Amino acid sequence: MKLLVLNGPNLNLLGSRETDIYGTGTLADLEASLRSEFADVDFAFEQSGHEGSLIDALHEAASRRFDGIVFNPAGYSHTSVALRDAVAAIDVPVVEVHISNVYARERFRHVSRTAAAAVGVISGLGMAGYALAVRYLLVHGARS
Ligand code: CA2
Repeated sequence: MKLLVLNGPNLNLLGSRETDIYGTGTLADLEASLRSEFADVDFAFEQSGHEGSLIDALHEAASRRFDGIVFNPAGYSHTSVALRDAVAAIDVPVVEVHISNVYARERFRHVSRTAAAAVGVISGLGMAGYALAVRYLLVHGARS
């Protein structure tokens, strides 16, 4: 089972500020924790602040026949038609994850343009949301 964990803009700052919203864990902590919890999964971890790079990562995961993608598009969730099109264009199941509960925050975060193209969304469960998304994909991923 090959899974991509893809994080969007500013998530490289996790653990360093806004810890009241996003907690104290870093992206490196997330990677270590997923690798340890799911030792049999062949993970790739990527983060980018660039919309086009995220689109390229989605396309590449499809061409490299990944079984699933855990995707936090971060701020682009609320704006990006291009990322939504990319999620819809690939035949790899994508689970959208938000660390914070976007529905308990500003109104502009209540709409995700990418969510409808994903198989489902997890929001507000902190870093645990990523592990839950992996659990889903282990059962429902493309070649599971
Ligand atoms: O809750 C989430 O995971 C979000 O996707 C995070 C995005 C936000 O725009 C979405 O509405 C919800 C923001 C990521 C910014 O991450 C930071 C982490 C630490 C310090 C500063 C920003």
